[in-house]
Amino acid sequence: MFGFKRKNNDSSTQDATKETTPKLKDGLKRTRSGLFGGLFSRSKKLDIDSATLEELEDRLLIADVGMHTTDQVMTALQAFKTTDAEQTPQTVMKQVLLDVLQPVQQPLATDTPNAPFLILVVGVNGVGKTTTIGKMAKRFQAQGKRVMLAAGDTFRAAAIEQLQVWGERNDIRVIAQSHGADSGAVIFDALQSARANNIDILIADTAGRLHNKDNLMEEMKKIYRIGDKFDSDLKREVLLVLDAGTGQNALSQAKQFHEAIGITGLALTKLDGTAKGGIIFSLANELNIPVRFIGVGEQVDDLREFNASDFIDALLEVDA
Ligand SMILES: Nc1nc2c(ncn2[C@@H]2O[C@H](COP(=O)(O)OP(=O)(O)OP(=O)(O)O)[C@@H](O)[C@H]2O)c(=O)[nH]1
Ligand SMILES: [Mg+2]
Repeated sequence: MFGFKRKNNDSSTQDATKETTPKLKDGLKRTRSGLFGGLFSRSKKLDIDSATLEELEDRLLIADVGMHTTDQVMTALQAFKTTDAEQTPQTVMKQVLLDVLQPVQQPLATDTPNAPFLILVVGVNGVGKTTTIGKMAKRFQAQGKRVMLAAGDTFRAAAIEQLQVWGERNDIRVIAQSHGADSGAVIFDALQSARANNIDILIADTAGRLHNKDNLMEEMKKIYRIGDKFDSDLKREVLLVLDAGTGQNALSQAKQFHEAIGITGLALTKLDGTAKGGIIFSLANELNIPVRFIGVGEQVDDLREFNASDFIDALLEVDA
Protein backbone atom coordinates (compact mmCIF):
# COMPACT_ATOMS: atom_id res chain seq x y z
CA MET A 1 0.00 0.00 0.00
CA PHE A 2 2.84 2.39 0.78
CA GLY A 3 6.10 2.53 -1.13
CA PHE A 4 9.38 2.53 0.72
CA LYS A 5 11.55 5.29 -0.53
CA ARG A 6 15.25 5.33 0.04
CA LYS A 7 16.47 8.86 0.04
CA ASN A 8 20.14 9.56 -0.18
CA ASN A 9 20.56 12.90 1.45
CA ASP A 10 22.61 11.93 4.49
CA SER A 11 24.78 14.99 4.14
CA SER A 12 21.81 17.28 4.81
CA THR A 13 21.57 16.14 8.45
CA GLN A 14 24.55 18.17 9.56
CA ASP A 15 23.31 21.33 7.85
CA ALA A 16 19.82 20.94 9.24
CA THR A 17 21.29 20.84 12.76
CA LYS A 18 23.08 24.12 12.18
CA GLU A 19 20.02 25.81 10.73
CA THR A 20 17.89 24.98 13.73
CA THR A 21 20.35 26.25 16.35
CA PRO A 22 18.33 29.47 16.89
CA LYS A 23 15.37 27.16 17.51
CA LEU A 24 17.30 25.41 20.27
CA LYS A 25 18.08 28.73 21.91
CA ASP A 26 14.48 29.73 21.55
CA GLY A 27 13.29 26.39 22.92
CA LEU A 28 15.45 26.68 26.02
CA LYS A 29 14.37 30.26 26.70
CA ARG A 30 12.37 29.55 29.82
CA THR A 31 14.98 27.39 31.45
CA ARG A 32 17.70 29.87 30.50
CA SER A 33 15.93 32.93 31.86
CA GLY A 34 14.95 31.02 35.01
CA LEU A 35 18.58 30.13 35.57
CA PHE A 36 20.45 33.24 34.53
CA GLY A 37 17.92 35.97 33.64
CA GLY A 38 18.97 39.30 35.17
CA LEU A 39 22.13 37.78 36.60
CA PHE A 40 24.21 38.52 33.58
CA SER A 41 23.67 40.13 30.23
CA ARG A 42 25.71 41.17 27.25
CA SER A 43 26.91 44.34 28.90
CA LYS A 44 27.09 43.00 32.43
CA LYS A 45 28.90 39.74 32.97
CA LEU A 46 28.02 37.72 36.01
CA ASP A 47 29.29 39.68 38.94
CA ILE A 48 30.28 37.08 41.46
CA ASP A 49 29.60 38.55 44.84
CA SER A 50 28.21 36.24 47.49
CA ALA A 51 24.60 37.42 47.02
CA THR A 52 24.77 36.58 43.31
CA LEU A 53 26.25 33.19 44.05
CA GLU A 54 23.50 32.46 46.54
CA GLU A 55 20.84 33.53 44.05
CA LEU A 56 22.39 31.35 41.35
CA GLU A 57 22.47 28.38 43.70
CA ASP A 58 18.76 28.75 44.43
CA ARG A 59 17.95 29.04 40.75
CA LEU A 60 19.95 25.95 39.81
CA LEU A 61 18.04 23.96 42.40
CA ILE A 62 14.65 25.35 41.31
CA ALA A 63 15.40 24.40 37.68
CA ASP A 64 15.99 20.81 38.92
CA VAL A 65 19.67 20.80 38.02
CA GLY A 66 20.21 18.76 41.21
CA MET A 67 22.44 19.06 44.27
CA HIS A 68 25.47 17.40 42.75
CA THR A 69 25.86 19.64 39.69
CA THR A 70 24.81 22.72 41.67
CA ASP A 71 27.59 22.08 44.20
CA GLN A 72 30.11 21.63 41.41
CA VAL A 73 29.08 24.90 39.74
CA MET A 74 29.32 26.71 43.07
CA THR A 75 32.76 25.33 43.88
CA ALA A 76 34.07 26.24 40.42
CA LEU A 77 32.69 29.77 40.60
CA GLN A 78 34.03 30.33 44.08
CA ALA A 79 37.48 29.32 42.85
CA PHE A 80 37.16 31.55 39.80
CA LYS A 81 39.63 34.39 39.75
CA THR A 82 38.65 37.52 37.87
CA THR A 83 42.36 38.02 37.25
CA ASP A 84 42.41 35.06 34.88
CA ALA A 85 41.95 36.80 31.56
CA GLU A 86 41.23 33.55 29.70
CA GLN A 87 38.22 32.65 31.80
CA THR A 88 34.79 34.16 32.33
CA PRO A 89 32.11 32.88 34.69
CA GLN A 90 30.37 31.48 31.61
CA THR A 91 33.39 29.49 30.47
CA VAL A 92 33.84 28.17 34.00
CA MET A 93 30.20 27.08 34.13
CA LYS A 94 30.33 25.60 30.67
CA GLN A 95 33.21 23.32 31.62
CA VAL A 96 31.43 22.05 34.72
CA LEU A 97 28.16 21.48 32.88
CA LEU A 98 29.90 19.84 29.93
CA ASP A 99 31.59 17.35 32.24
CA VAL A 100 28.12 16.29 33.37
CA LEU A 101 26.42 16.08 29.99
CA GLN A 102 29.18 14.95 27.68
CA PRO A 103 29.07 11.32 28.88
CA VAL A 104 25.38 11.00 27.95
CA GLN A 105 25.83 12.40 24.45
CA GLN A 106 25.75 9.12 22.56
CA PRO A 107 23.81 9.22 19.31
CA LEU A 108 21.58 6.25 18.62
CA ALA A 109 23.28 3.82 16.25
CA THR A 110 20.74 1.71 14.39
CA ASP A 111 22.89 -0.04 11.81
CA THR A 112 22.82 -3.80 12.15
CA PRO A 113 23.29 -6.70 9.74
CA ASN A 114 20.46 -8.35 11.65
CA ALA A 115 17.72 -5.87 10.68
CA PRO A 116 15.27 -4.63 11.70
CA PHE A 117 16.64 -2.58 14.53
CA LEU A 118 13.77 -2.26 17.02
CA ILE A 119 13.08 0.96 18.88
CA LEU A 120 10.62 0.25 21.66
CA VAL A 121 9.18 3.55 22.83
CA VAL A 122 7.93 3.65 26.41
CA GLY A 123 6.86 6.18 29.01
CA VAL A 124 4.02 7.53 31.11
CA ASN A 125 0.86 9.03 29.62
CA GLY A 126 1.09 12.12 27.49
CA VAL A 127 4.86 12.65 27.62
CA GLY A 128 5.10 12.77 23.81
CA LYS A 129 5.80 9.16 22.79
CA THR A 130 3.70 9.07 19.62
CA THR A 131 4.80 12.53 18.51
CA THR A 132 8.44 11.59 19.09
CA ILE A 133 7.94 8.42 17.03
CA GLY A 134 6.62 10.51 14.14
CA LYS A 135 9.53 12.90 14.35
CA MET A 136 12.11 10.12 14.61
CA ALA A 137 10.59 8.20 11.71
CA LYS A 138 10.80 11.20 9.47
CA ARG A 139 14.35 11.86 10.55
CA PHE A 140 15.50 8.30 9.83
CA GLN A 141 13.65 8.31 6.53
CA ALA A 142 15.50 11.47 5.52
CA GLN A 143 18.75 9.65 6.29
CA GLY A 144 17.82 7.00 3.74
CA LYS A 145 16.62 4.35 6.22
CA ARG A 146 13.63 2.15 5.56
CA VAL A 147 11.28 2.68 8.47
CA MET A 148 8.14 0.90 9.67
CA LEU A 149 5.90 1.64 12.65
CA ALA A 150 4.06 -0.71 15.02
CA ALA A 151 0.88 0.55 16.69
CA GLY A 152 1.64 -1.10 20.02
CA ASP A 153 -0.61 1.25 21.98
CA THR A 154 -3.78 -0.79 21.65
CA PHE A 155 -5.20 0.61 24.88
CA ARG A 156 -6.12 4.20 24.05
CA ALA A 157 -8.86 4.25 21.43
CA ALA A 158 -7.43 7.00 19.23
CA ALA A 159 -3.79 5.90 19.48
CA ILE A 160 -3.79 3.52 16.51
CA GLU A 161 -5.41 6.11 14.29
CA GLN A 162 -3.01 8.82 15.45
CA LEU A 163 -0.09 6.69 14.27
CA GLN A 164 -1.83 5.64 11.03
CA VAL A 165 -2.61 9.20 10.02
CA TRP A 166 0.95 10.07 10.67
CA GLY A 167 2.24 7.11 8.65
CA GLU A 168 0.01 7.87 5.67
CA ARG A 169 1.09 11.47 5.60
CA ASN A 170 4.75 10.44 5.46
CA ASP A 171 4.54 7.34 3.33
CA ILE A 172 5.58 5.06 6.19
CA ARG A 173 3.86 1.75 6.72
CA VAL A 174 2.12 1.18 10.06
CA ILE A 175 1.40 -2.33 11.33
CA ALA A 176 -1.72 -2.28 13.49
CA GLN A 177 -4.44 -4.53 14.87
CA SER A 178 -7.71 -3.58 16.46
CA HIS A 179 -8.20 -1.59 19.63
CA GLY A 180 -7.73 -3.87 22.65
CA ALA A 181 -5.48 -6.35 20.81
CA ASP A 182 -2.44 -7.74 22.58
CA SER A 183 0.34 -5.20 22.27
CA GLY A 184 3.09 -7.83 22.20
CA ALA A 185 1.32 -9.64 19.35
CA VAL A 186 1.16 -6.44 17.30
CA ILE A 187 4.87 -5.86 17.79
CA PHE A 188 5.70 -9.50 16.98
CA ASP A 189 3.67 -9.24 13.77
CA ALA A 190 5.39 -6.00 12.88
CA LEU A 191 8.85 -7.54 13.48
CA GLN A 192 8.00 -10.35 11.07
CA SER A 193 6.69 -7.96 8.49
CA ALA A 194 9.70 -5.68 8.89
CA ARG A 195 12.14 -8.54 8.36
CA ALA A 196 10.23 -9.80 5.33
CA ASN A 197 10.24 -6.31 3.81
CA ASN A 198 13.91 -5.50 4.49
CA ILE A 199 13.07 -2.71 6.86
CA ASP A 200 16.01 -1.09 8.63
CA ILE A 201 14.22 0.33 11.65
CA LEU A 202 10.95 -0.68 13.28
CA ILE A 203 9.63 1.84 15.80
CA ALA A 204 7.01 0.49 18.21
CA ASP A 205 4.59 2.68 20.13
CA THR A 206 3.31 1.47 23.51
CA ALA A 207 0.50 2.61 25.78
CA GLY A 208 1.32 5.30 28.31
CA ARG A 209 1.65 3.74 31.75
CA LEU A 210 2.32 4.91 35.25
CA HIS A 211 5.74 3.90 36.44
CA ASN A 212 4.47 3.09 39.93
CA LYS A 213 1.78 0.60 38.86
CA ASP A 214 3.24 -2.89 39.20
CA ASN A 215 0.79 -4.60 36.82
CA LEU A 216 1.56 -2.10 34.05
CA MET A 217 5.28 -2.59 34.55
CA GLU A 218 4.80 -6.37 34.40
CA GLU A 219 2.98 -5.94 31.09
CA MET A 220 5.88 -3.80 29.88
CA LYS A 221 8.32 -6.63 30.68
CA LYS A 222 6.19 -9.01 28.61
CA ILE A 223 6.23 -6.61 25.68
CA TYR A 224 10.00 -6.30 26.03
CA ARG A 225 10.45 -10.08 25.87
CA ILE A 226 8.60 -10.27 22.54
CA GLY A 227 11.80 -9.09 20.89
CA ASP A 228 13.71 -12.09 22.30
CA LYS A 229 10.98 -14.45 21.14
CA PHE A 230 11.28 -13.09 17.64
CA ASP A 231 15.07 -13.24 17.53
CA SER A 232 17.42 -13.68 20.47
CA ASP A 233 19.99 -11.59 18.58
CA LEU A 234 17.63 -8.73 17.88
CA LYS A 235 19.32 -5.35 18.23
CA ARG A 236 17.14 -2.85 19.99
CA GLU A 237 16.75 0.41 21.81
CA VAL A 238 14.39 0.82 24.73
CA LEU A 239 13.71 4.52 24.48
CA LEU A 240 12.10 6.18 27.49
CA VAL A 241 10.33 9.42 26.66
CA LEU A 242 10.27 11.96 29.48
CA ASP A 243 8.44 15.28 29.65
CA ALA A 244 11.05 17.80 30.87
CA GLY A 245 8.26 19.82 32.47
CA THR A 246 7.67 17.14 35.08
CA GLY A 247 11.05 17.91 36.67
CA GLN A 248 11.99 15.61 39.54
CA ASN A 249 9.12 13.27 38.68
CA ALA A 250 10.86 12.49 35.39
CA LEU A 251 13.76 11.20 37.45
CA SER A 252 11.59 8.74 39.37
CA GLN A 253 9.91 7.65 36.13
CA ALA A 254 13.31 6.94 34.63
CA LYS A 255 14.48 5.01 37.70
CA GLN A 256 11.42 2.78 37.77
CA PHE A 257 11.27 2.07 34.05
CA HIS A 258 14.97 1.34 34.12
CA GLU A 259 14.58 -1.10 36.97
CA ALA A 260 11.70 -2.87 35.21
CA ILE A 261 13.03 -3.27 31.67
CA GLY A 262 16.42 -1.61 31.33
CA ILE A 263 16.31 1.67 29.44
CA THR A 264 19.00 2.15 26.80
CA GLY A 265 18.20 5.72 25.79
CA LEU A 266 16.18 8.80 26.71
CA ALA A 267 14.21 11.36 24.73
CA LEU A 268 13.52 14.50 26.73
CA THR A 269 10.52 16.35 25.30
CA LYS A 270 8.75 19.68 25.80
CA LEU A 271 11.89 21.55 26.78
CA ASP A 272 10.30 24.53 25.05
CA GLY A 273 7.43 24.73 27.50
CA THR A 274 9.25 24.58 30.80
CA ALA A 275 11.73 26.28 33.11
CA LYS A 276 12.66 22.86 34.50
CA GLY A 277 15.02 21.87 31.69
CA GLY A 278 17.78 21.56 34.29
CA ILE A 279 16.43 18.06 34.98
CA ILE A 280 18.70 16.81 32.20
CA PHE A 281 21.67 17.33 34.55
CA SER A 282 20.03 15.30 37.33
CA LEU A 283 19.20 12.54 34.87
CA ALA A 284 22.75 12.46 33.54
CA ASN A 285 24.24 12.46 37.02
CA GLU A 286 22.04 9.89 38.61
CA LEU A 287 21.39 7.48 35.77
CA ASN A 288 24.04 7.94 33.15
CA ILE A 289 21.68 6.74 30.40
CA PRO A 290 22.39 8.17 26.92
CA VAL A 291 20.18 11.10 25.95
CA ARG A 292 19.39 10.42 22.30
CA PHE A 293 16.96 13.18 21.46
CA ILE A 294 15.52 16.38 22.84
CA GLY A 295 12.17 17.88 21.84
CA VAL A 296 11.91 21.65 21.62
CA GLY A 297 8.53 22.03 19.92
CA GLU A 298 5.62 20.28 18.26
CA GLN A 299 6.85 20.46 14.67
CA VAL A 300 8.46 17.53 12.97
CA ASP A 301 11.93 19.07 12.91
CA ASP A 302 11.75 20.14 16.53
CA LEU A 303 13.28 16.85 17.58
CA ARG A 304 17.04 17.21 17.76
CA GLU A 305 19.82 14.77 18.29
CA PHE A 306 21.27 15.63 21.67
CA ASN A 307 24.52 17.55 21.58
CA ALA A 308 25.90 18.51 25.00
CA SER A 309 27.96 21.48 23.87
CA ASP A 310 25.15 23.02 21.77
CA PHE A 311 22.72 22.48 24.61
CA ILE A 312 24.94 24.25 27.15
CA ASP A 313 25.75 27.08 24.75
CA ALA A 314 22.04 27.63 24.24
CA LEU A 315 21.54 27.68 28.01
CA LEU A 316 24.38 30.08 28.67
CA GLU A 317 23.59 32.35 25.73
CA VAL A 318 23.47 35.87 27.06
CA ASP A 319 20.18 37.58 26.27
CA ALA A 320 20.39 40.72 24.19
N1 LIG B 1 5.68 21.95 22.99
C1 LIG B 1 5.95 20.67 22.79
N2 LIG B 1 4.94 19.78 22.74
C2 LIG B 1 5.24 18.48 22.53
C3 LIG B 1 6.58 18.02 22.38
N3 LIG B 1 6.52 16.68 22.20
C4 LIG B 1 5.22 16.33 22.24
N4 LIG B 1 4.42 17.41 22.44
C5 LIG B 1 2.95 17.48 22.59
O1 LIG B 1 2.55 16.68 23.69
C6 LIG B 1 1.23 16.19 23.47
C7 LIG B 1 1.18 14.70 23.77
O2 LIG B 1 1.92 14.02 22.78
P1 LIG B 1 1.72 12.49 22.40
O3 LIG B 1 2.79 12.18 21.44
O4 LIG B 1 0.33 12.18 22.02
O5 LIG B 1 2.05 11.81 23.81
P2 LIG B 1 1.99 10.27 24.18
O6 LIG B 1 3.10 10.03 25.16
O7 LIG B 1 1.99 9.44 22.96
O8 LIG B 1 0.59 10.19 24.92
P3 LIG B 1 -0.26 8.87 25.31
O9 LIG B 1 -0.21 7.98 24.12
O10 LIG B 1 -1.61 9.39 25.61
O11 LIG B 1 0.41 8.29 26.51
C8 LIG B 1 0.88 16.55 22.04
O12 LIG B 1 0.05 17.69 22.06
C9 LIG B 1 2.23 16.87 21.41
O13 LIG B 1 2.14 17.78 20.34
C10 LIG B 1 7.64 19.00 22.45
O14 LIG B 1 8.84 18.71 22.35
N5 LIG B 1 7.26 20.29 22.65
MG1 LIG C 1 0.72 7.95 22.33
